[in-house]
Amino acid sequence: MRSPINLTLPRVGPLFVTGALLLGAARTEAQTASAKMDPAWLRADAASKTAEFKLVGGMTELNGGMNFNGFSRGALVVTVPLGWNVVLHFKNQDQNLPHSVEIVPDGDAIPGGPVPPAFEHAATGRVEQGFPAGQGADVRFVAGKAGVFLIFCAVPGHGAAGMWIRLTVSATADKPTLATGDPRPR
Ligand SMILES: [Cu+2]
Repeated sequence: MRSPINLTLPRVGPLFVTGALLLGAARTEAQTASAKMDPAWLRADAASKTAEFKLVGGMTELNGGMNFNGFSRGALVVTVPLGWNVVLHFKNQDQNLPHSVEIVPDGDAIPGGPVPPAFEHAATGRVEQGFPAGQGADVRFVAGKAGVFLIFCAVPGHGAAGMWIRLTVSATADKPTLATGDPRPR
């Protein structure tokens, strides 16, 4: 005697696969949509040579909340001219995880936790324990050397898990800019 399950499996199987593929596509689309850059995050004042950036920890669900403004692994790039003042208005919006901010040098290995910042004062404080949801701090520093840096969460494990975006200090740029880029592969 044949079980009815055997009869229905060939029909249910393909349907299930199709459904899973559709779900997967929807999820990918949602992640793309949530990682939308808003030019208003960056404000520049040429007279005082100051770039102000609204930096949000855990803005979306991307990467388990370990993202800045919905981006991880360098997929958002803030560029400022060499010698400008930088103000990062950091706030943690993640209901589950604490986050902090440090500017660190770029390198092959992402630090596993707090390291000395690349510029004096370029860290939020509470770098190891992070700030809970709804809290944050302003980070003010002078972008005094050209190069590629990371805007990095120093809560242990977060940066290595992908919670970093890029800061480029450019000797040739005449104004701050914001752009998206390809995330670094895992
Ligand atoms: Cu974090």
